[in-house]
Amino acid sequence: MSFLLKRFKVSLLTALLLVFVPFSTAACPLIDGMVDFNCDGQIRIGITGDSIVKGVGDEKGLGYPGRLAKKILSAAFENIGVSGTTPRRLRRLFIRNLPKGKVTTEKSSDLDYLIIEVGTNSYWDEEPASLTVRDIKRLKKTLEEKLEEMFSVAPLIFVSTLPPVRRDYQQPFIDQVNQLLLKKKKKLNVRIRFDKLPVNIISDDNLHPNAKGYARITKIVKRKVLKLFPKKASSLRSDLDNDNLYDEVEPARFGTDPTLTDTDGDSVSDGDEIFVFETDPLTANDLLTEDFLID
Ligand SMILES: [Ca+2]
Ligand SMILES: [Ca+2]
Ligand SMILES: [Ca+2]
Ligand SMILES: [Ca+2]
Repeated sequence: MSFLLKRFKVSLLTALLLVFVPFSTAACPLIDGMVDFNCDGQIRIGITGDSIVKGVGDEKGLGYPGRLAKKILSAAFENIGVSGTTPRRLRRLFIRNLPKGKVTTEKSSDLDYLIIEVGTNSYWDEEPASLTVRDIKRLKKTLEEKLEEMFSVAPLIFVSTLPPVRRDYQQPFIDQVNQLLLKKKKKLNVRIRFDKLPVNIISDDNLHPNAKGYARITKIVKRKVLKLFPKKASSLRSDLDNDNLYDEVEPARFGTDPTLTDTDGDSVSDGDEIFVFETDPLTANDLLTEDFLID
């Protein structure tokens, strides 16, 4: 009797776990616990912005994208930093060069995640902080649209607040930008905070982080990539037909039906055709069916 009760408890627990743990229904294979947002079998994270992304002043010459690549081996990190740029100039550069693969390399454009960290240089344009934030919003929107157009699935984009500088004349502007960014936190997906970094991580040029600063920034982003990114990404993905392919990527990337487990009706699920047997999920009666399924 107590044995039965124990078994009942265990299965109840399992049922509860199934209901409350979203990861149990995750589709498209996870890669080291990371959500493959565009479901192409790899994790690619782009970081775009100005010279701080580029890594100016980093004695190791890596910048934080390069440092992250050494810490999270199962993801590729693409440094898309452009020294001296502003959100407006960066947006124009993407519009002009993305189709030619010039801002990013071709392979780096098929991103699962993209971080935007830009705005510090807008101070020199002598415009109100609200225009800088408006330009960041436009940049994010453009990247979402263009990358979706080019690669079928848009990356999940995060915006960061700006790190402090050690310049009395420029810091008030940065504070204003950060305040406005945080006000639009939800809309802009401002989930990475650099505004709370201490000033002792700034190098002698009073602008760029020193090695310690780049290490601190790396640590902040690493935590987000491993914890926040999977949480946020899985909340945006579902798999209604349970074939291990997200609804959001089925028609766009594979041409399969998000409401049919087995689009071509050859009794092998869409997900198994793509990730296990590497067959065409849109062509029934291919080699697989003949060899393995028909006796
Ligand atoms: Ca991917
Ligand atoms: Ca599916
Ligand atoms: Ca399907
Ligand atoms: Ca099939």
